Amino acid sequence: MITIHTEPFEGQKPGTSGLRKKVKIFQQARYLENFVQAVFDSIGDFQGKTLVVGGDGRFFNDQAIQIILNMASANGFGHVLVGQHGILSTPAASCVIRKYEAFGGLILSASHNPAGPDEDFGIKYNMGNGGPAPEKITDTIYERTKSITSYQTTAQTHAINLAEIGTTNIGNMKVQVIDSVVDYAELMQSLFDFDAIRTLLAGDFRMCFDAMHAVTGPYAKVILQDMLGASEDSVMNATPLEDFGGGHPDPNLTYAKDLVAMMYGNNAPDFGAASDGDGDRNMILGNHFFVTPSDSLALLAANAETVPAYQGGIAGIARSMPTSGAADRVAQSLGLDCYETPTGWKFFGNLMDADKVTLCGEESFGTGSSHVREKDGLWAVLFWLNILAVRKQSVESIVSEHWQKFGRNYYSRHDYEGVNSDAAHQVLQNVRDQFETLIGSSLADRQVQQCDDFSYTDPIDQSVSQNQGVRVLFEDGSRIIFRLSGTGTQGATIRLYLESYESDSKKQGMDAQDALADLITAANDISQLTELTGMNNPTVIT
Ligand code: VG1
Ligand code: CO
Repeated sequence: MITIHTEPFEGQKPGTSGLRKKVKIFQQARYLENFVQAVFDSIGDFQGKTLVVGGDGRFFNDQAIQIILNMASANGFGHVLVGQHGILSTPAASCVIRKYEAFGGLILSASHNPAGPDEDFGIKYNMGNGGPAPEKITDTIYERTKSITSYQTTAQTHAINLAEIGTTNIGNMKVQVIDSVVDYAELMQSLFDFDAIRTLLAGDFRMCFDAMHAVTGPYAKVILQDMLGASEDSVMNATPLEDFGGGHPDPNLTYAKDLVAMMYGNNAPDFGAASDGDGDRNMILGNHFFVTPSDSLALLAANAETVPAYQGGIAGIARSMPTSGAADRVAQSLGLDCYETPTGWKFFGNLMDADKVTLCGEESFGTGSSHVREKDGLWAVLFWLNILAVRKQSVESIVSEHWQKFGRNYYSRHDYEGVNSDAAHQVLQNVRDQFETLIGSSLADRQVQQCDDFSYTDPIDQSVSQNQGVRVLFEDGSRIIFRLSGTGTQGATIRLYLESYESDSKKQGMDAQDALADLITAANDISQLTELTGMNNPTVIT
């Protein structure tokens, strides 16, 4: 073990989902080391225990893992489980941590952000329950990065061979390279009706999954093709590349262009889906039909009894605050509790650990359940396939029937990326400044009922998270919400979330942008977003 002197770097504050920065920043001498040591200094006594390490395979993944292995050994871990080629999707990492009862894990990913030497890298710490460290721990880590004076590593000079499954040693620590897919695939098989899905895929039903040249390719090939018999052409962009093929592995209508073109083209498949860089997000499409993530959560909850793992009923549902209220209506009809948490998966962990909820979701293409403690892209795809196999209807007719029964929550998110940070803060402040005049007034032909900065008290440990989004809530359930992103690496990103509810089935067939047009105008008026950002249109609309 050797101790290396270091000095703090500024700004190593974990965001919504860990520390994300440009690769060039991570490549500075001592930068990654400082953060990893700050993590090790903040998580308690792990001497002799097991650490899980893996990432989405992006540029710098390999080098980062070698640094982490040496530091884990020097700091006293007894055993590291690392995915073959350094690959573990975020949900697979969560699965491995839980299955092998590891002390925790380091996941290397910047999720949907582009990869490559000039793009992004990221790292986050997950706890023994398999979920992202709560704010209490990430705050401790950040404080530690500000006062760090040294880190510990080993003098080992040769790199561990991550290509081969097997066990070696660094000092007293065992390094075990494991198959990246097997444990996760077994877990999926234990949850879903694989026989029913196999029968579905053997018939006329056609599907396409877009791995976007990111981490889910190998998982999709094993599970969808080898285990479930999907055809050769059912998985596209299946080879993980260091730069994700130069793409933006964010499964939405803007960035999953090829898949969207196919699903809205001639002779479109019955089912289309995509996942993101690290495999925790999902987009679901039918033939010429897009399912919003908020609706998807509600639908999974309403159809949970079709899936073996959830047949006995679910404990409850949780959604992030900006996610639409569609799931709340399902929870109400099932007599279940529905929790509203701040944005970020880490807020669901306590609720799942306490068995208060089984299904969780975010509007940002994230859905998951208590089978792991991360959102899970392929899990959502399999859940949909399971429903389709049992109900034998098209995606569109399943969603339309759902709206008829529960009403439709028109929903959209507008992202303004690369905004000057002061301007972005001013946009939110403008709305805040009008809270008092807005309450009780009429806006977009609706009565404003409440305005606030969303704040959350965790029902399990009573920890409080403030300033989680500026909200304008209307009497009829409509909402306008402004939030600043905590995952971007360049300037600020403003997210504007819009929602209105329609119970009349004759009015449920509108385009969401049209249905929300008056709320969009009102949101601009009260925030002066266009003037302050100089942007007439959002960067991304979903
Ligand atoms: C975004 C999403 C949020 C999600 C987070 C991490 O955060 O809005 O819902 O949990 O990304 O997802 P933000 O702070 O930029 O809005 V992932 O797939 O990047 O780990
Ligand atoms: Co992700």
